[in-house]
Amino acid sequence: MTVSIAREGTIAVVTIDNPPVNALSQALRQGLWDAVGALDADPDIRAVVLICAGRTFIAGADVSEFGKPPMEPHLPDLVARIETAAKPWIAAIHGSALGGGLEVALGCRFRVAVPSAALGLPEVTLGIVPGAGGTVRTPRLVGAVEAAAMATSGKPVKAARALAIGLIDQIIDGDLRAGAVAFAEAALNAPLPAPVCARDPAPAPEGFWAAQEAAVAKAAKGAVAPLRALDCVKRAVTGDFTAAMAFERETFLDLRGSDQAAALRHVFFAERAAPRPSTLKDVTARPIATTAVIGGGTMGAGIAAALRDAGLPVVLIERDDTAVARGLANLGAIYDGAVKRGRLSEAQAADRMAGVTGTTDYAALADVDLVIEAVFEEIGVKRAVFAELGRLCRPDAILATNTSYLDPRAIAEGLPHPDRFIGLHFFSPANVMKLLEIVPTADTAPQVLASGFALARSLGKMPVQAGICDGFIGNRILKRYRAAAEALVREGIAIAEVDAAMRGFGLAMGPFEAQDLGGLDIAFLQREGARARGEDVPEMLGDILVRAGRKGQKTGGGWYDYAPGDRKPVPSDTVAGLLAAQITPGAGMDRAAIAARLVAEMAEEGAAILAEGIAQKSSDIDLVKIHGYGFPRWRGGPMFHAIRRGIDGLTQDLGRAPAPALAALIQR
Ligand code: 3H9
Repeated sequence: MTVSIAREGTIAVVTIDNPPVNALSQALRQGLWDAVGALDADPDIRAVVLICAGRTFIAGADVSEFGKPPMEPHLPDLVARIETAAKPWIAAIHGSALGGGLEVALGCRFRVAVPSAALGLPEVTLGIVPGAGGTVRTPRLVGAVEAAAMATSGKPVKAARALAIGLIDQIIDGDLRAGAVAFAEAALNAPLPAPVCARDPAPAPEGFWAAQEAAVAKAAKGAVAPLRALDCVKRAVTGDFTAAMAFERETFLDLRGSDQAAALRHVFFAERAAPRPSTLKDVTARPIATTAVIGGGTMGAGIAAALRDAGLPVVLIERDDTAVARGLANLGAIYDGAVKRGRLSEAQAADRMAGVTGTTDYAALADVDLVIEAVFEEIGVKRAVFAELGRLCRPDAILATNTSYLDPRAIAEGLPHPDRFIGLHFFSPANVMKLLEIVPTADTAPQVLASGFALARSLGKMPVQAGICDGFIGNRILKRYRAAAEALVREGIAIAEVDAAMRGFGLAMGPFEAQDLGGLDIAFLQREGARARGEDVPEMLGDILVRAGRKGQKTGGGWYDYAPGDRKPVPSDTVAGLLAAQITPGAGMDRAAIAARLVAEMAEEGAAILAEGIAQKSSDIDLVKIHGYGFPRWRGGPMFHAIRRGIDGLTQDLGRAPAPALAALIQR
């Protein structure tokens, strides 16, 4: 870490160099503290430009220091020292000015930025609020409405918008350092504006706070930090500066040690580690410039859209012309939806579609770098596809299957050059859902595995490596979760109580209403298939419903009844009748205990998955559940949650001792 000072005439240029993202470590804070003192004492210097080396401006406080006791100089004091320095400081921003980074910039008298810069207060995504004046100074520059949006959503604003709302003073095209020095020289020729702390925030419009409180609480879905951040902005706008600073700091310190903050920090580091596994550090991925998708159904079209969104050309193969037309129509519908929602312009959507070639001719695949198969989940159909791919694709082309439940080794049987084969398991809708399970076989070459991760990065997906077992990581845990939920129903707990308990825990939907939405028949058919193969698959309650024609919303009823055209689940007397013989009422459970039981069961399955080597890290399992199955981020994932509960807590949650694999994970 270095903080160096250069001089350009009467302007000092302070350069921070603290790779990778110039996070505000103790050493960096000290370096800046000393720089203020040195430059205040230098009679030849009239203004100071603060700039960063590397890929970004200061990206925030050092998150890895959050678990440790705070060390001087504290960030609020440093920001105040810059703000009250004898010479005006000018923040020169490229990359991201986030959290503490933006707070340092707000302490400066001026802010200038390159057009690609982004500025934001992402603290709520870490379960905290800004702790060095972010909620107090931001409204003094941009007003209550914009400041509340930034602090409660955590979303950064780009330079053009930052200029429009008054967060920065100028956009610098061309060389940032030279532009900032020129800006500083010009600024010295005019009267200086007051430091931000001395400015008055514009009052909020009538009714703003009440409306915001309702909207933020709804969007937060159980996370506490956004409402606390709103409270801080409100104090900053309605009270005086010093009191607002004290309130913000107190809120920051209170949340910093909270369970939610610990969970969100865990997710933060898990997400940053996942796309680049250390085991693949020295492995070069194969370049992927051209792609193909086999199958234009919901999944295939979604995958094609994900590839197009990353700028990759796609050949879409179907078995006949009608199916090609249907596949292209599916893709077209995805882009029409994006245009309707304002996500894409008509021209962008047309451009995405123009990059797709629909055909029945496998010869079009002769030179593609990557093929993803997304045809019907039937081993014979998939094998036939790979027989063609093996014949027609380049021997170094990566051949991937998107299977969810079949054994990839069986799909690849007989494939020439099996080192190029891999499972890439997308989640529906594939252009939206972040999770990508990457499933190598024993034959998969390390470069092909590395290419899977590289592809995930270019698609903006969250990749997690999974070993081969029934359902890989995510669907295997889902199966256990559903079985555990059914076990509660067998004990006499109402279906609607189980769903309400999981919503109360933070999931968007409970296990039964989710099945009604997705359809009960797919899992049923899998179980029937396994039974036909002679496997011992116990009868599920869901089987009874499907046999009675209740496949979910699409048949007007599943676990619940649905009025025509209405998605609201209504507890069903028919279901109660169908299942009555299966139910032996037990002692009953409250909602918190129901959720605790189901999450502990998920974690127990996760621990087995880890012990078997199906998952590489317990945090990978957390990412799977968060990004593929709607597990609340602020709970950190089922494994993080279980580890925090400890053996005693889990024994209580499960009503028995946790299985050895989970106990071992906790004691590790
Ligand atoms: C805060 O500021 C609180 C204050 O208000 C209160 C103070 C009192 N700390 O994402 P990348 C590491 S809260 C430590 O792959 P990119 C990251 O782990 C903070 N480490 O890069 C990774 O390490 P490794 C508010 C951090 O170019 C490496 O940097 N700030 C931090 O795709 C590269 O990360 C945030 O929440 C950090 N703050 O994206 C900003 N940030 O190489 C969070 C990153 O060992 N950061 N690392 O795997 C980001 O959003 C992105 O990192 C950024 C760069 C956009 C900056």
